[in-house]
Amino acid sequence: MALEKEAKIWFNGKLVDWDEAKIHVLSHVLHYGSSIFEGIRCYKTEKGPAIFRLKAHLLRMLRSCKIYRIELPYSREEIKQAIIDTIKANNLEECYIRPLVFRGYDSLGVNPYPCPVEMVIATWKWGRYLGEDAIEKGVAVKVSSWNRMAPNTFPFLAKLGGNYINSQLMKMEAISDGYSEAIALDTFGYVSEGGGENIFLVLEGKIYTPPLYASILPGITRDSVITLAKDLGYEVKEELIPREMLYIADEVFFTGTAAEISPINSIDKIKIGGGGRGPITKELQEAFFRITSGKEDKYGWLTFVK
Ligand code: PPE
Repeated sequence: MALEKEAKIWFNGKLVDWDEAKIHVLSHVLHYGSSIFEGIRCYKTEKGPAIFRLKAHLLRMLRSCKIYRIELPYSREEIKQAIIDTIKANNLEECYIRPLVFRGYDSLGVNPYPCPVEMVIATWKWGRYLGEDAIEKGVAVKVSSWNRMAPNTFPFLAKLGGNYINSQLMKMEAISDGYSEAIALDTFGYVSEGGGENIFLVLEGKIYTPPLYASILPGITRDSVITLAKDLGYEVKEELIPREMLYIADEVFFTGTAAEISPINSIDKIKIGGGGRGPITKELQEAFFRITSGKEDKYGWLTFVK
């Protein structure tokens, strides 16, 4: 899906025209993957656009910067306001929000320190990440031949641009093999996550998801689903999952800002459960969309733009 242009992009403190938000080809980020980003959704509600879990996304972004030794020239409050200003400038009822911090143009060579820290915030309309039918019917996926990053290689707790080279390898292999996404194992052989999603499974009424040390991004949708599931009375176990547990699960689903809660109907051509969306996945989706639609906000997860 080609990007549909919006009016403005926030670029180093100013709202500039979409087509004017450009950087030099010798910027550090382009050569060495030196960026930090976030993906946030803003939902349409009766009280106007509402940003889902903004505080948690900003915290993760600041932590990613800390891991990568980036000193952001903006405060958390300034970034929050910049995000709101960008949504307003583009007059959007709902959108995906992409804040991106990167090492810019000064000198080349691996050393990033001399390069300026720059930041952009873009918004665009992003529909169903894994296809229009994904939320109801689910998607067919495979276990990737690529592993997720080993500990002490690429910091997986940080949302670093460079980490997404691994996701791209997974995605390209999946598409070439006829799947919409792949699941990676960690380097010890345990289930890790999708290329752009965390993963959950349901077995005998209990919900399982890999722990943070299984090379996963600490997903905010993951955290939300754990909270919702516990509140609905389910036991949620964050523990190492062997690959074959995916095959025998009653339900498997992805979570992510872009993917929301997407059921998985087959893995490596093995049908999962009944081969459609399972009842617990549906119950969690309903609880999740009740909040994102603004019908109820009992955890204070919404930030209203107006
Ligand atoms: N793991 C990975 C590797 C990942 O990229 C994401 C989000 C998640 C888990 C889920 O995290 P969260 O969004 O906080 O629940 N992936 C983002 C980027 C997708 C893209 O293609 O770009 C997203 O969903 O916004």
